[in-house]
Amino acid sequence: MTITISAFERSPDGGKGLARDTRVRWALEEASQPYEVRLVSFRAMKEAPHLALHPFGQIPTYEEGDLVLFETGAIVFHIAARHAGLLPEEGNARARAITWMFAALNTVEPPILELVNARLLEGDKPWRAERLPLVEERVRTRLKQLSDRLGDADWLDGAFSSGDLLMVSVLLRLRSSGILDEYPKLAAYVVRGEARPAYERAFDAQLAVYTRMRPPD
Ligand SMILES: N[C@@H](CCC(=O)N[C@@H](CS)C(=O)NCC(=O)O)C(=O)O
Repeated sequence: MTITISAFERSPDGGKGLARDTRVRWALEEASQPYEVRLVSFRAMKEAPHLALHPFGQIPTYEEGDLVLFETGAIVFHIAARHAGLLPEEGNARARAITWMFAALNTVEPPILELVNARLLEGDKPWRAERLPLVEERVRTRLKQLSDRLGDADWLDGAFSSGDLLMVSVLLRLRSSGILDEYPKLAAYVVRGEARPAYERAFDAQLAVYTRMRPPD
């Protein structure tokens, strides 16, 4: 059955892989599943046909036959549960890998998003200078805890899993802030994730969209 995901027609990050379709592309590449992409404009995302797929008018969505999914956690879990390579077979190890998926999205991503939003969207607010250090501190707290847990291991719990896929994806959002480099073990962890051939294919595919869409200089 054909898998179709949606992605930005014109990604605000200029194709640096930060839009969340990259996570889904990465999972599909790890699972060796071919897929098609439906590109949507910002306007189309808020119109009825896309809202029927995604109630919040966002990307990515995932269509496979009659099945329509939204939320990257649910999509990556769906892919990981059905194909080899992203979740361990053994029950307890599988449950722990799923725990890391939730940890990435529920515990690590929120303060990172808060920081990204504080930097990008609140630059002109009078309280920015006071608020930013507080937000950065919340991010550092999580990174320190995560770095301590990762230690010198390559991945969070044994072999690479969908937990690592989501955690690396979430941490990548921090790279431009410089904060990730304060935690060399995490910075190296992210580089390991990016070096996976499946990630490289996913990254190149979403970058190609941006390159194709960009008007000539
Ligand atoms: N929790 C959702 C977040 C989805 C999300 O924020 N998507 C962004 C792109 S990375 C988007 O569509 N932004 C445009 C908008 O919200 O209008 C998920 O993980 O799928």
